[in-house]
Amino acid sequence: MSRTTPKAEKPSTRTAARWSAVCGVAAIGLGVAAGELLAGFLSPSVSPVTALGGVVIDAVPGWAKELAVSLFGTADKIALITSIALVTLVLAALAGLLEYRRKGAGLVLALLAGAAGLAAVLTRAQAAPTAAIAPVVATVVTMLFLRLLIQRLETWRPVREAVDMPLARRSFVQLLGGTAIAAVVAGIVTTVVRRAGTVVSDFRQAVALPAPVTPAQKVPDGAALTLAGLQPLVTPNADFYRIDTALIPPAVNPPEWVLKVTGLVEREVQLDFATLLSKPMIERHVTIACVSNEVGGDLIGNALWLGWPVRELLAMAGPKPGADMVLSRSTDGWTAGTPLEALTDNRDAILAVGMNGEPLPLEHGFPVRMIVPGLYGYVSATKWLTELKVTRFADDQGYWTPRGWSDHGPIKTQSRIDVPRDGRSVKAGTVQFGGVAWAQHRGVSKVELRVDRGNWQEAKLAPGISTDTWYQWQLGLQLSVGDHEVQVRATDATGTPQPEPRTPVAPDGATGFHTIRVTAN
Ligand SMILES: Nc1nc2c(c(=O)[nH]1)N[C@H]1C(S)=C(S)[C@@H](COP(=O)(O)O)O[C@H]1N2
Ligand SMILES: [Mo]
Repeated sequence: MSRTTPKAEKPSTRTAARWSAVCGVAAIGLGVAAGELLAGFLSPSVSPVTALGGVVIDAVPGWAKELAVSLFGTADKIALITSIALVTLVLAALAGLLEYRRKGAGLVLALLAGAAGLAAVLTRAQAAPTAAIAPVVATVVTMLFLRLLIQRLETWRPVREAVDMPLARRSFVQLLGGTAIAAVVAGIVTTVVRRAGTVVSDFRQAVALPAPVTPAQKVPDGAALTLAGLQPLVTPNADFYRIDTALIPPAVNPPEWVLKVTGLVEREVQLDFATLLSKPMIERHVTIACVSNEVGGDLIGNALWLGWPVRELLAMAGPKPGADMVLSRSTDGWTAGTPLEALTDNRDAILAVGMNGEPLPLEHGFPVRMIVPGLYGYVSATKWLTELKVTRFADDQGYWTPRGWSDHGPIKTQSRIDVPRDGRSVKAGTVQFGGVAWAQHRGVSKVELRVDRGNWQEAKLAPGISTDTWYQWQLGLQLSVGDHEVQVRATDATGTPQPEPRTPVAPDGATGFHTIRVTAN
């Protein structure tokens, strides 16, 4: 019977509002965890969260992606997941508040979010029809628990009368606690399932790579210099840079893999994994690089690739006259447009299955990717490869071209100082400098350094493994006490030095000299 005074009502409503936000978070938490758990079984490579992430990645403009890569480097994916989590958290709290204010309002918000998740899943290229189940279940669970929780909250703290009813309170707290525990448990089980979703990793372990019929060129003596701090001549798989639009690497099961050759061809051809492995394989060291690599950057790596020449497969299909491009497609829908010529000439573009003596790591395109010497990855190095469409530049575009990048992407001549590091203090006198230079498919003929814009001095250039790989270089420079600027430039084997003007990475790769500052004392 006792009416509380308006004074006592205020703080009490505020507490209730806070609890309603918590209800929203718990309900969405349970919904999302349930959806992810289900997706772990039904469609491991497309869950509502990864699909939403994929949509965000595809939707953000090129410059924002650039910014993300430059801010977070290869941690850009973690940054994206964190942002999605934060946005979800805010939306969830809002849904709780709304539902408490007005029955049904929070449910509408949850429904809209669920619809967005469903739409995201359906737009993913590798989504099987079963992938739609997870976002639907996630939405239903969220809405159900949101209503239940808010209902109990209202019995405990009615919107108008702020009466504290211990019994109602207990029942509310029990449901809330139960929901939260269920969300956490579902989350943990999801992680375990994902880990156990090592099905594809198991297949990878089981792949026995054939020996190459044409083994790699011998690494020339002296190709790897001994200066401490240089990157290894061949980059270990674990340290190899990774760039792609996939939030988690697509899971491709080799027995189910097929590569289709379509488009302007005499006859369409299909290749399965066992047949590919039975082909005469070649092995090649090739240094691949990302067009987004800044001057001095590390989005570049050199590996020993095992594979079958793309030209052999294209010859089976017979490209029709007029074709000048091959649009290669990944299982996740990503595409690259490569000049037909680069895939058929003698540069040994390959359908790669091996990387440094192992099957391709999942992040690097397992089971099959393309490797094309001399071209940036975005126009050539398609991972999780599934289709080669023979076409024309006039008719088709790869993923990045409509997003502000050139349709052609030959790798530009570049050089990098790795020793000493930018900003370091060194001992005045003779200081050893070292690093790498690359001009894939042309080769490097000369590397030079200059101190404080003085005369260019020629470095010792180690022999490259081939013109398609990077070269190491070393030079001792005389440094007097004080601050110095040191620059490097490479000249390719056609005699063209790399240009001095600084240009940004877009649309077709950065130019300019890598420049570092050191203090000698
Ligand atoms: N399926 C797919 N393949 C892809 C990409 C991608 O986003 N999706 N990115 C390309 C780009 S931009 C580069 S630089 C190389 C990087 O290959 P890596 O991750 O093995 O170093 O892969 C290429 N292949
Ligand atoms: Mo790239």
